Amino acid sequence: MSRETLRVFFALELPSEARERAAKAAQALRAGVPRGVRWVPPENLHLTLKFLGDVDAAQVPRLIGRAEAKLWPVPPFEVELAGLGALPSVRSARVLWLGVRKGNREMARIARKLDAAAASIGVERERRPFQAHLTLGRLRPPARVALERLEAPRGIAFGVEEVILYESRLSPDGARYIPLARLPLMQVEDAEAREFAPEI
Ligand code: 2AM
Repeated sequence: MSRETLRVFFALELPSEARERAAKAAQALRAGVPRGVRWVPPENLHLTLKFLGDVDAAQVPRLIGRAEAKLWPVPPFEVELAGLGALPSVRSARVLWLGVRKGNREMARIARKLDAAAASIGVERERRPFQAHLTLGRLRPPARVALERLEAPRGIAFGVEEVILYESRLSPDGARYIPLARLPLMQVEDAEAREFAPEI
């Protein structure tokens, strides 16, 4: 009997204004990078915190519970996107990204917690250091990108109040990301108020 699996990852969603501005920044790059870049469609722009890959669908509720417990009580925070980069290098770029100027430390902290939650359902732990980035496009084969000639966007800022578990459905038309759970970030006082609120 084959088990149902879901391809999942945790990420931050961009509010629509930030998403539009990031998409515009990507548009502005087109003139300066080689053709053949597969640009992330605006609706798919997100900030990945932890990619799990295929997990047993029956484990997903447990994963959500563990992640919620680990995230308690991480408070909401601010993210500011700024700067351009390429991975693994500008000489041979596979990924073009927008950097995270503010909110890096919080994202790395959350990524560690989600990594631990994922490990608790048997997902291999991340060995590479976390590097917050917003993927704008992917290059195949890798190519040189003259980032120094491109104008880096600045000041795309927004507040983060939840972490989202997404399912990634792959198809020949590209990936579709479906939110499976929204995990709220909470101020300690709010978390305590919720914890001790009488049931009515
Ligand atoms: P990145 O583009 O921000 O680097 C959903 O597929 C997200 O999970 C992608 O945006 C990608 O993040 C991240 N991811 C990390 N490892 C991955 C892998 N091995 N395969 C696909 N996506 C991966």
